[in-house]
Amino acid sequence: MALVERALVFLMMVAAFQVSHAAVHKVGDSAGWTIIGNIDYKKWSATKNFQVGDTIIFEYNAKFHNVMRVTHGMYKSCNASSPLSTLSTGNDTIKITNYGHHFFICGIPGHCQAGQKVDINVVKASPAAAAPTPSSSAMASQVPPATVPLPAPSPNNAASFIVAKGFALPLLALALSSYA
Ligand SMILES: [Cu+2]
Repeated sequence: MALVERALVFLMMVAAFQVSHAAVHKVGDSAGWTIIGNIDYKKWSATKNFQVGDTIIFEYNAKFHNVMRVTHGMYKSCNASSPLSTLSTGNDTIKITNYGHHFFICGIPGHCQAGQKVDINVVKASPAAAAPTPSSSAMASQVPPATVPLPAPSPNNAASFIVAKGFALPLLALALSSYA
């Protein structure tokens, strides 16, 4: 096998590993983002292992719902008056770029009160799981450092993925062009 082919295979393996690392979580699973059926979004999020680099999908009928990213206080009181950001396509994807709590509510009057609210708690990936963490109230009181759609620089897998991609693609082009 030529060196360039070996390099190509290696880079593809690296890319495949990185891609398979990030999970996609659909809020509410098959039920989606709704007030029908009294979905317990707290229970839903408790069963997930959210990581930086994962994608969250809110799927809903855009005529009846929306997605507002809010602070912990606004989440608790269902205050939709000044969201950090609002999504309303009915198929909203959010890439997790930082650790901590990410609070979302539906901004349609009455819906948050009816339970259409979710707390996505993104924990640091650690094989030794039992590391002590700051108290949840201290973490929750922090205003999230970045608006969701913007990638934030942080020491994590997402950052290394971007670096790997930026490194791999030019190399790949180089390798391919050498065959022409
Ligand atoms: Cu709603």
